[in-house]
Amino acid sequence: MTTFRSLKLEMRDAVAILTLARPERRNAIDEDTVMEIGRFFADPPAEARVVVLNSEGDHFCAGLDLDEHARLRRTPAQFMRMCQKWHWAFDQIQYGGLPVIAALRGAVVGGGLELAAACHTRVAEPSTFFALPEGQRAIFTGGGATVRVGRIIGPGRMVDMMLAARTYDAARGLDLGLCHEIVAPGAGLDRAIAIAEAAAKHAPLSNYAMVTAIGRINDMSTTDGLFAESLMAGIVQSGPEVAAGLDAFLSKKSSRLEPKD
Ligand code: 1HE
Repeated sequence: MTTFRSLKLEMRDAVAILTLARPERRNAIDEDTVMEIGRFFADPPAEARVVVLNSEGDHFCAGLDLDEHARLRRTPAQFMRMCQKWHWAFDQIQYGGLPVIAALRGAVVGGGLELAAACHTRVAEPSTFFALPEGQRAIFTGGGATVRVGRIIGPGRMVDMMLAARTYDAARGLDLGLCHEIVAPGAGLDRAIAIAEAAAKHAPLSNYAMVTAIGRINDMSTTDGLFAESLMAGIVQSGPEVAAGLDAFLSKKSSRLEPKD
């Protein structure tokens, strides 16, 4: 079993619950933490089908560890290389192949928002707030926000969010797509686990396609995207669970679809 310095891992059957565990630093991300995150998602436990990303304390993540950043006095090249480690680590989350459900509360700011934006479903408690305070710290985003947050809220709104130093509450975040659901105070982890347990029942190849293909296809031209979709669909429908999934519907054993968020 891997041991971590800044993370904790608990397995609940097919759901891996990975917890950011530096609450005394508001789960700020230093170099060790970002590498631990990347290594976990690059090589998750074999039995994991879905990951829940949780945090200790009142805040999901306060972003870049500003104390380490001030101490290290990185050169431009050193900071560029470090940002690329963040990009690698968060790419493992977004495109590693397992669905990742984030349980958000309190601060989801700076690099914390970059981390959340790499997750696939974001459940927020009412205490959640979103900000990109880089301008106020005389730095810039470096963990992927220009791509991932810009895609979610649009580049124009991201510029405004930073320039006007806006802090969005959970309700505004829901409108903008920064989170997907708001739950009662204290209910975030349980709800994230419930979503994860339901998603763990999907065919693994279907989940793989959802989390690895949709984002990438949106980076492609229309003609390339449609071609890539057909390839992905062809592979998924040859998976071993397909016959059972279709039979459950055709023999009227699957649950009925009805409106629910
Ligand atoms: C930290 C950090 C941090 C807290 N790095 N140590 N991120 C920010 O600009 C957000 C900075 N943090 C905050 O605005 C606040 O801490 C919070 C709103 C998140 C939480 O407030 P609060 O009142 O609960 O905690 P606190 O008293 O401010 O902080 C508790 C301790 O955590 C304190 O240390 P202590 O020794 O005085 O106990 C803080 O210094 C420490 N702490 N946040 C280091 N971020 C790849 S580029 C990404 C660029 C960015 O992410 S920029 C955004 C950085």
